[in-house]
Amino acid sequence: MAKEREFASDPLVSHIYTADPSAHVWNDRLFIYPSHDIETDIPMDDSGAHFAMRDYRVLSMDKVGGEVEEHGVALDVEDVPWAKRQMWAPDAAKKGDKYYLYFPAKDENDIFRIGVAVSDSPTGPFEAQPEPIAGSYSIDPTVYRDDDGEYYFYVGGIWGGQLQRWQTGEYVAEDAYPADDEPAIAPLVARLSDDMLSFAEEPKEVELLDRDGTPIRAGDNEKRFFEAAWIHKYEDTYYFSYSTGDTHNIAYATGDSPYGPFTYQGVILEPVLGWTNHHSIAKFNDQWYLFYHDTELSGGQTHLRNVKMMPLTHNEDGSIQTLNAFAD
Ligand code: FUB
Repeated sequence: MAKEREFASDPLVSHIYTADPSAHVWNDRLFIYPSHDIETDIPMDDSGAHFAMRDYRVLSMDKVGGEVEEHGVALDVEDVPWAKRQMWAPDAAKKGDKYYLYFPAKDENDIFRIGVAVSDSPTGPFEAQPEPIAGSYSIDPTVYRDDDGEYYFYVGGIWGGQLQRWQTGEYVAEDAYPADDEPAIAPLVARLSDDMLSFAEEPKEVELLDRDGTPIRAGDNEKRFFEAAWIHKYEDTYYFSYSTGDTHNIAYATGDSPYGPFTYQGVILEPVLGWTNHHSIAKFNDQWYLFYHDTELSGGQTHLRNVKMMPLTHNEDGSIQTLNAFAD
């Protein structure tokens, strides 16, 4: 009989399925903005139709290992005028006394757009803007506040995330990927406007380079960007981390500016139980943590995930120690 594998950490909550954890520390409390996975009869396909999520729930805790609170529905698809289905991986930002929830969802034409919803509380409820962010598309938004107070928005995901359908600048309802020896499809970055509701500039491609300074190629599935962008800063260096998708790693690349370019450095998290791998990185009470998900609770059902966290270490040379979600 096959040996059951041991996991390195436990699900943070087990009464609902959660995934794609975006973690932030505000007012000494840790807040996690996950996707809320649900059971569905929708058959599994390459577009990810079985990821049929319909609302967001925020988690929070005041200490690691303490009680994890789940704060109820923070935003429901029914309350977003333009959104029809598939509320995928969100992120949140705080500016002044306001909290902003950034989220992807499919519109009435089945095109992923990015919405923003605002609240006076980090746990919501959030009120959605009537339209998606002008000029936004694809999935997995994340917002990074730099030390100078500017906010940068990153976005993108290929395959089900549709980024490959925007390579002409317009949406084309057919997948178009570069040849294996061409640069891989890049995620996008744009500075946010002062009100946090729109782009302050035209989104630009984030350049991801191999160690020899050449762009990571589309055929380099071990290293090329797939989805799940996240950014953190450690000692003056910007770390851009992401999922490699069909090779199931969380990889990272470093640079000197929030715009990049970023140079590939290695793997932060090896494949977990389940197809998707999606993470965030945050410092809480002087310790860095990796937030991630696997499918322990559902016994491996890829669209029914649970969020977890574990300590993350930057080595003296700035590299990150590779983590594994299994204990054995
Ligand atoms: O949760 C739905 C999608 O699965 C996310 O947007 C991707 O990053 C992957 O985790």
